Parts: sequence; structure tokens; C-alpha cells
Amino acid sequence: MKITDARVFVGGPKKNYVTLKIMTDQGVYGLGDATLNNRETLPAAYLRDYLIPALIGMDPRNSEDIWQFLYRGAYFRGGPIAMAAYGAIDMALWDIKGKLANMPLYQLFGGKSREGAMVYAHATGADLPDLMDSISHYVEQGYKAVRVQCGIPGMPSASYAVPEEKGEGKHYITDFSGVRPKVETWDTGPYMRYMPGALAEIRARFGPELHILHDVHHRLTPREAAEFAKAVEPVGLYWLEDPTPAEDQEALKLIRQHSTTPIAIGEVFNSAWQCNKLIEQELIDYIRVAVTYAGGITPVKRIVDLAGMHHVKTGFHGAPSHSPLCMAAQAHINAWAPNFGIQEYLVLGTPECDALFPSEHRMENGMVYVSDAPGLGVDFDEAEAKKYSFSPGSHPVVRLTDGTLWNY
Ligand code: CS2
Ligand code: MG
Repeated sequence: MKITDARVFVGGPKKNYVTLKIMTDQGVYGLGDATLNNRETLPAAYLRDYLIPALIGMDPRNSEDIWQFLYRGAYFRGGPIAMAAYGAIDMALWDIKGKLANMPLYQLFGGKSREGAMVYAHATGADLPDLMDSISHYVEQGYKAVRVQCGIPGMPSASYAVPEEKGEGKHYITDFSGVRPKVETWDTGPYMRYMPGALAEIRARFGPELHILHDVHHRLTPREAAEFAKAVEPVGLYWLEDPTPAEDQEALKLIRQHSTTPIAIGEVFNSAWQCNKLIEQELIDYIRVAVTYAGGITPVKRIVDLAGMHHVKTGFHGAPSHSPLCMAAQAHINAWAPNFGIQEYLVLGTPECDALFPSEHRMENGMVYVSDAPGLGVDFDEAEAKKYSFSPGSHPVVRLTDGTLWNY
């Protein structure tokens, strides 16, 4: 069996999805996602110019050897652009494998460990009452877990994932107005003084059962993160996400020494080598990698198994930038993984998105139910794809009140 051709498409409804389609001499094709948020044309170019020409003629069933060929063969290992491109190829090869076996991928991993996989939604508010409304909206829809972000009194501008105006909370979306970043201002003092009390009020209002998550988005220093994690302990968060950047991984020990608040890290990781120390030293409770960014199903399954040996559960990244193909790959791992925790899941189910990526994966009452179709269980409508083109976007940048550049 041979790979005969592969094509890359960039575009989607209000997203720049990078979709790879690998064709074979047996008529079976595979689909994968290489969407690197706000840098989408780069993995697309890597695929088109370097990787696809090398894939032609290879046996698509040898997904492990092809992964090693891509990773080791590049000489310069890893990096977000390359790993997103490998991730798409790996997903597409698993898709082909599943179609050949006539089985959904979770069966190839070891079958189902659960029927539905719990997901969390994003509640946001310009202020606390606005956030409370946003949380209620998701609780009424049956969500069991909600990530909560709100505007901070005294903060000079809206901070991470917070709408500037009241009432926009449910509609926070990425800015695609060009490659020049918007500038947000961050001030740690008001955040540290306000947010623990706000989280306590949310707990008091919604009771003990709701899983409450909060994303610090790398804004604190390790010492501040330890203070914050300790202060919010009585709230009983499901997790505290990215409390500090995880480049200096030793520094995370400080959080552990001072608090039992569960910690989730990994959405920006693109290699198992960024995960192994945090997992082996049990410095985190949830590993946040995404199948696209971390190089595909092949390496992510290894990360999940390592995590399982150290009481670390999965909490895969599921930002709106991940296409339904990445979300499907994760849905299959989530159905199988003995150490599944939770899945971040944002509204993919718009009619436009469903038309571009038809599938039978479904979300109900805050749970995702994986499709039983062979492979990933997601198709790609090329005629629909013609409606969309690339529009450049950017993450904001963050400056402190004195102008110093800080972590987005
Ligand atoms: C966020 C992301 O989902 C999350 O937890 O941290 O939305 C992140 O800001 C984006 O993926 C950046 O591309
Ligand atoms: Mg995050």
C-alpha cells in the first residue's frame, strides 16, 4: 500500500483551519489537523514544500516509522510549526489505519473506558455579575464543569479572555483583525487581591458540585502562583491552569510546597520532553497537551501512558483554533484513556463548521460521545472548503502598567 498524494487546505468559518488530506493507492484517504493558531500558513508551507513530497510512495500503515522519520529525520527536532505538521500527518495515518480496520480509533487503542467524556465550557464576564450569568448559561445547558474568567476592578484593560463590555461574555472570540497584536495591560496586584474572593463567591453561588476551573494564562511569577494557589484552596477548584510559565520547571515545586490546589499545564507544549519532568516529579495534576500541537496521536498516547503512572490525568487543550479533526483524535483518546480527566470543548457545532467537517461525534449535557465510524470519524467537504480563505490574526501581547512586556 502506498501514499499517492496529499493536499493542504487553509481556511474555515471564522478560523484558519489547516487541513491535511492524504490519499492512497487503495482509495482510502486520511485527514489531519495542522492548525497552529495565528501562525497557520507556516505548518501548511512545511507540509507542502518539505513533508508531502517525502511521503509519496511510503506505506501509510507504518505510522510509527513515519513519525520517527519525520521527527528524527528532520535533524532539528521539534518546535511548534514542525510538530503541528507532524501531528496532522500522524492523525491522517491513524485515520487511514482505522478505516482499513473498519474500526473507530478508540478500538485500536484498547476500547472504551467510558461512554461519555466530561467537557468544560468557557464562562467569561466583564465583571463578576456578568460572569455569574455566563456560568448560569452553561449550567442550565447541563455542563458539569466551567472555566471562569472575569474582569478585575482596578485592572487598566480587560485581561485574558475577558470581554471589554458587559453582556459579551458568552461570545468571546479570537481577534482576526490582522497580524499586529492588540496590547493588553496586566497588573498582578489587583488580580491577586480580587480573584480569590470572586472564586469564593462563585463557589458559594453554584454549590459544591460544579467543577470550577480557572486559567491564569502564565501571568504570575512562581512565588505569586504559590500564594494564589494557597489563597484559593478553600474554593476547591477542579484546576488552576498555567499559573506561571513552565519553562523553569523546577520553580513549580514552590507551588506544590505551599498548596494542594490541582495544577494543569501543557497547552503550549509541543514535545513529550516538555512533559516528562512535570509528570515524573508529580508537579502537575492534569496534562494539557493537544494532539495537533504535540505532534499527533503517536506521541500523545505515550504522554498519556506516562501520566497514568504518576497520578496525572488528561485535560487536553480544546481551544476554538483546534479543528474538529483534532477534537476527534482527542475524543478517541478520551474514550480509551484510563487516566482521562476532562476535555476543554468550545462550540464547534455551528452549521458552517458541521458542513465543512461532517461527523457523528456529539455533545450532550456537557459530555462528548465519540463516533463509532471507522477512523477519526470526521469527513472534510472540499466543495465547502472553497468558501473559505486565510485571514491573518494575532494573539494579543501583554504589558505591565510601566510598559514592560509580559506573558500573554
Ligand atoms: C487558552 C487558549 O484554552 C485555553 O486554555 O489558554 O485559548 C489559548 O489562549 C489559545 O489556545 C492561544 O492560541
Ligand atoms: Mg489555557
